[in-house]
Amino acid sequence: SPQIVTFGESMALFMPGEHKSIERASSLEQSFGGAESNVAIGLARLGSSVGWFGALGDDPFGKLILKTLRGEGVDISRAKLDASAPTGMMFREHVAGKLAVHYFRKHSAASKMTPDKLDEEYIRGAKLLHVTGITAAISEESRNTLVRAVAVAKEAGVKISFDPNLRLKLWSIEEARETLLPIAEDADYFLPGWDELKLLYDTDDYDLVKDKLRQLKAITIIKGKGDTTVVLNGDQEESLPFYPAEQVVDTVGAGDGFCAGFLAGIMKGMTPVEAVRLASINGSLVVQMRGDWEALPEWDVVEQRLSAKAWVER
Ligand code: KDG
Repeated sequence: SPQIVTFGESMALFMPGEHKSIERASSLEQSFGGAESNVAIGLARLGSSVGWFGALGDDPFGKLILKTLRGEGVDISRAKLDASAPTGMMFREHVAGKLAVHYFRKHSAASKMTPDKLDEEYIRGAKLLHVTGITAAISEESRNTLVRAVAVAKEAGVKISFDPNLRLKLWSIEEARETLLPIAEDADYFLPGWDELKLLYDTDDYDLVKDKLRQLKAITIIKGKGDTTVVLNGDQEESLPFYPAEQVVDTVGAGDGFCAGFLAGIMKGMTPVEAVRLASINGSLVVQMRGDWEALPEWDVVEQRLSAKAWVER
């Protein structure tokens, strides 16, 4: 197996070429998204050994996604094209300057993933399994698949990385809490955003949230606590500034780019704090271009920025 294994739903993505609304656009650009495949591409570009699996429709979109992932160097040997259901779709647009997302993913191939189709050996053979809460939100079967995958990893001593990726368009906060908090308990690396933590723990009180997080065994990385990222590791707490982005074009995918950088760092033997520096550079680069993963950097670019450490002190 690859060192890192991840899975989830990837979808065809359509969006107007500029920051326009779909109603005003005469054409749409095509790409694809999916939090876990974004992370997989990010990891592969940084030179990590990574595999992604998940069900896609046996249609042009599923084929495009698989071909691209293969070309990026992601192991897709366990990914499947399913002739009985379509690849999910997602549309993005800007309405009055605000990003809007429209999903067409009900009954998609990914929402029909079931635990019995998991290749458990593939997970057991990895060093780390990366999952996100989106997989729990799309259907009951895929939620069961996620829970099973986490159990398999835990049993086998495979480290678990978990990004809650709260998508309240897909389920209620109550449902999300019920499923995601237990997964956080099994995680070795927990990567929530501060906004997500406030919702998950139903409080704005940072100290209270920290008390809850300290009960987890995970090293927790809180993204977007003001302009910083916070690393909670046992009793230690360290706040790191964001790496500055020269221009911000499209923020979707920033969290996934961050996650890819963090996991790549951990797999290279960095400390969590060093890995967060790498993650922050990765996240800042991905927002400078349209699309979720297109602008993810290769290792040499990140390495250069990592050694020019001036920004860390500022
Ligand atoms: O993190 C970016 C993802 O949210 C995007 O690619 C779409 O996976 C996606 C989702 O379900 O929202």
